[in-house]
Amino acid sequence: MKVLIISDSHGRNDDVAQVMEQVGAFDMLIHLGDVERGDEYIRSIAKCPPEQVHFVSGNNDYNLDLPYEKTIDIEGYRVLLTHGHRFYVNGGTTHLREYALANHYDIAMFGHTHVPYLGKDEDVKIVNPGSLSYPRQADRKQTFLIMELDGASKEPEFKLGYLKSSLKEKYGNFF
Ligand SMILES: [Mn+2]
Repeated sequence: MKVLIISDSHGRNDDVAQVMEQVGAFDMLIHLGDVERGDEYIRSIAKCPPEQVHFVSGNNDYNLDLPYEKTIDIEGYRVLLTHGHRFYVNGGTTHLREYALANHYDIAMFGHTHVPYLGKDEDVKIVNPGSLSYPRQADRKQTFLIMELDGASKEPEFKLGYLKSSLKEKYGNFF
């Protein structure tokens, strides 16, 4: 099973369409908030069943009807989806980690910081795909995550991906 995890596209649905084109087939799409517009459009272009597309609300998603948090099952793993601003993630993952542990999550996914993160904790896996459109880490590359589970292996594998952005090459960075 292959899961495409993105966040903080902030209305740049051209980037969302592009990442889907780039990664090819996937079984599930997760958007961790700050979608801003076009959630139905994103759902319609995702190459997976509509019920396999999950969104949570970011601090800029007041125009969209999305939940703040979502709990999903991915091949037996209990997964928390949250934008993360309510856990003060700009100051670190301490609060999110405590919440995830207290509520027996195996994996917690968050966004908001626009910086990719792959936690090393063994008791709960915490990940952030970074921002698909407005990256803030030093290399300023537009990032996403691919989660892969082969059914046989014990642990899911997370790989950081970089958007091949022809638009940014053409028009420069706007951030
Ligand atoms: Mn945000």
